[in-house]
Amino acid sequence: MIAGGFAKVYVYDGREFQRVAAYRAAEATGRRLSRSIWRCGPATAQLPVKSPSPPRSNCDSSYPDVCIPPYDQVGDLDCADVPFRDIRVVGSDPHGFDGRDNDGIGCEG
Ligand SMILES: [Ca+2]
Ligand SMILES: [Ca+2]
Repeated sequence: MIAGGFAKVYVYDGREFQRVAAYRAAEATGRRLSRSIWRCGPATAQLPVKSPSPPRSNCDSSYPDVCIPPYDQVGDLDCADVPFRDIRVVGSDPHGFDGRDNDGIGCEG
């Protein structure tokens, strides 16, 4: 491990043991390896790229900015049933969120 650059020689309480010279030589070797702990820099690994939007297969297309389940899956929903306000409504508005004034905004809040 030391020669591989993954461990450090540590002498407890100054009491050098018989093979410490060999361990230190191994550490010098390990420090030169690019993959060793001695060369750790800022993490360069990329986080997984988050998909730009969640799957929308269970979202009603009449409400493109939020995900509201389709009428044919959950039946009628009213504004009190969803955590959104001022929902952009396009098309048929099956839940009737914009039924009051039909201005394209549902559940005005
Ligand atoms: Ca409704
Ligand atoms: Ca409206």
